[in-house]
Amino acid sequence: MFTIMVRSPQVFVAALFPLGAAAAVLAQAPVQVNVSSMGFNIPGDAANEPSIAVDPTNPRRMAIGWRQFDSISSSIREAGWGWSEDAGRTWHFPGVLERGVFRSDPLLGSLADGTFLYCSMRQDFYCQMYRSENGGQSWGPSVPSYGGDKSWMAIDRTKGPSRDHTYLHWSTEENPYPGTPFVRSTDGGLTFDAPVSMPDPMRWGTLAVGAEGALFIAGVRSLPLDSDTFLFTRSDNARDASQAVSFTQPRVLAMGGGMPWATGPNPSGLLAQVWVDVDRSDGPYSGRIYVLSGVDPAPVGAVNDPLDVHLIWSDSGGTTWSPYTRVNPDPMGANSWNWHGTMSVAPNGRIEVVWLSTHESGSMNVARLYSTSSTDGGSTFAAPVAQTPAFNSTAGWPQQQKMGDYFHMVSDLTGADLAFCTTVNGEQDVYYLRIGPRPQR
Ligand SMILES: [Ca+2]
Ligand SMILES: [Ca+2]
Ligand SMILES: [Ca+2]
Ligand SMILES: [Ca+2]
Repeated sequence: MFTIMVRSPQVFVAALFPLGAAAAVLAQAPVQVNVSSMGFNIPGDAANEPSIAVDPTNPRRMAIGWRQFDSISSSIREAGWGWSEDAGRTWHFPGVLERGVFRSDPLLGSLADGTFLYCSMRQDFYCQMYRSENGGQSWGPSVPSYGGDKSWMAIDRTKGPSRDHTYLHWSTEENPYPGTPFVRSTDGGLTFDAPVSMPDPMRWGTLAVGAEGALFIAGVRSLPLDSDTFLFTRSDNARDASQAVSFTQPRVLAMGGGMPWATGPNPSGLLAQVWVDVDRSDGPYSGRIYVLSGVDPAPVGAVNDPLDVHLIWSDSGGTTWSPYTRVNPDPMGANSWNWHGTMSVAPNGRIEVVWLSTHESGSMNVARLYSTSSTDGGSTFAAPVAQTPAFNSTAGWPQQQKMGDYFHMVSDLTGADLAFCTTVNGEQDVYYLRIGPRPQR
């Protein structure tokens, strides 16, 4: 009885959903993660930019890290984290990695055996890697992991010798390692090789590892910064621990527009990351590489839409790419911002995408979270499902005008685990959402 009482954030959100068909589709309501020890919302704090780790040996165990602002009157942020052992139904927020230390850009992931990694960046742009052997309930001492502002992380989960290789990639600017924006760990984040350079380096992107251990990176051009130019590169020897990592010359991707940033509903942040993922199944789209981003589409007649979510793919390992698919189906409009688009590809090849959309409100600052999926290799997407009520994304801003730079999602055979930020309770807080049925385990 008591445990039901303390889930007030979840009940609150569920009560806000409209009755009817849309509500019936909702398998679960979002569950707040940055909660008090009693499970209640903590008034007056802010939390954003979440990243999630899911234990592949027991997907009921998850951890989410985020930027924790104890007061919205401050820009001081710490490395918050929460954990769940009941498939995300309840979350525990024990605290921050290092009390009183400014930390940002959290990146979480899981090794094959369920050891969780948490990469955290300090104010001086050096990153540290923490490990947890107990599903994120506590974290061991950190090791230096190079890194820099706006890193991303991928972990090799193949069964081959590169299993648990951990890769980090970051921007070329304002960082301790500007000329060498990539590093590898071949022992699951315990130690790191020296960072290496990349041709035509990129930023604000992500990394993914294919079924055979090939490494893919997509982003926008970083040197000099050109957010209208999307790039893709791959490494075919990152999997070989005996070789220094090298990359192909990046290819320019035609995404149907450039990437706006620090504008619109997120004036101090990104409106999208460049997401790359790959079909690791042996199904009809095996090996297909996907890149998804928010782009500013060209005007259509008198309508100049500021931001849509576009997807392209490659069946040639990244050499040639498809025309883009517009993932969000809402009408183009001057205030139709489709932002924080986030993608993950399931082990069976299904693609999940979520984004925030302002198209119903007509207001740049009032959005809902939508989700959709594709089972035909990205050619078509299901009708989007609204996963939250409308919320004002400017509510509860800390002294930094953004709702973080990203969300993070991990797909499995039946759905996806999403860590995201919303203000449905009137504050900026981090939530977990299960999309689709939970895996049977
Ligand atoms: Ca709060
Ligand atoms: Ca950030
Ligand atoms: Ca436009
Ligand atoms: Ca749009």
